[in-house]
Amino acid sequence: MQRRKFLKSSSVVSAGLISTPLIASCKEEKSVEMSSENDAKAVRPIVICTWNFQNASAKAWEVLQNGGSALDAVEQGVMVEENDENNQTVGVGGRPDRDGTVTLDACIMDKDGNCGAVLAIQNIANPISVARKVMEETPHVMLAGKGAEQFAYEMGFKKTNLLTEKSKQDWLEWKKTSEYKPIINIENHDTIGMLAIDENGDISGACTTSGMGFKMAGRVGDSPIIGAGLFVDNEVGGATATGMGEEVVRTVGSVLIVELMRQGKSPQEACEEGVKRIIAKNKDKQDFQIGFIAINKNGETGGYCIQPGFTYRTYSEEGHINNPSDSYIKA
Ligand code: SD4
Repeated sequence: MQRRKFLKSSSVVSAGLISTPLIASCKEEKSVEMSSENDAKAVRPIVICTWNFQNASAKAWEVLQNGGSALDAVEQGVMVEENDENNQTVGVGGRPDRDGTVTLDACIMDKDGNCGAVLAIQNIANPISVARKVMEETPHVMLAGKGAEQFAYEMGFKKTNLLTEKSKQDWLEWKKTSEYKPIINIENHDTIGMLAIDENGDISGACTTSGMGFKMAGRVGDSPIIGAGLFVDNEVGGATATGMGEEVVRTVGSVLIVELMRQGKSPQEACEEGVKRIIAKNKDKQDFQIGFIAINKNGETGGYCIQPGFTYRTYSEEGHINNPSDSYIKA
C-alpha cells in the first residue's frame, strides 16, 4: 500500500512524526508571512550541508540547476559521501561497531512532511535511497536492521561489503585498548546532513552516517531519527545535526531548531539556542562536539557548534562557500 493512502486511512498518527506546529499561533503568523506560492518562488535555490563536503554540495546544486526537486538534490548529494570510501563516517568505508560490523543510519524528509529512515542497516551502500523507498513505498517511517536490509534487496539494492581495509585496520588498532572515546571533530564526526531549497521554494533534507566509530552493536544515534538528526517543515525551514548523537536526541535538536525559527528566530539564532540547550543539560561535561545547521523558508542559513572546528558548506547563486561555524567554546 502506498504510504499516503495508508496515512489517509489510518487513525493512528505518531505525535513525534507529524509536522503539526508546537505553537499554533506562531504558525499562523509565519504562514501568512512566508508561505504564499509567489513568495516561495521568489526564493532562490540553495544547498547547505554539514562539514566541508564540496563534491556532495556540488552534486546537489547540479540537480537543482537542472530543475530537479530539493528531494532529489539532497538524496543525490549525500550519496556522494556514502559512495566515498575515504569518508570513514558515512556509507562504504564507514568505521565499524566494536564487533567489526559496519551499520548505517539514514533518514530523509520532504516538503510535505513525508519521511523515511533506516536504522543499523548492513551491507547496503546507499542507506539514504533505502530511506527514501521506505518513505515512498511502505506504510512505515522507519525500518531497522535485518528488516531494512531485506526490504532493500526487495527494492533491488545490491549487497555490498562496507568494511574497507582501512576501516578494518583502524578497528583492529582500536581493539588493542577498546576504549570508546570519540575524538572531537575529526575521528568520529563527518556525518553529512543536507538541506536544500529548489526552484519552487520547496525544502527537503537528508542525513546519513555510519554513526560513532566502535559503538556498541545495535547502537543508533540521532542521524536517522526524524526530529533529532533532521527535521523539515516546508512552511518554516529545516535543520540537521552532526556530532554526538545521544545529546542531539536528548533535546530532539532539529525539530527544536525548526520550532525556534517558527517563533521568529533566524537560522543562526535558532542553531545557537539549540546548542545552548544541550550545554545546559551538560554543565559538567562539554568535551564532545555537536554542530547544527539550519535554513529558513527565505533561504537564510545558519550554523553553530560546541567546539571550534566545525564548518558547513552552502551552494547558491552567491557561490560555493565553506563557512567556518562560530562555536560555544572558543578556540
Ligand atoms: C551519531 N550523529 O551517530 C552521529 C555521528 C556524527 O559526525 O554526526 N558524526 O551520533
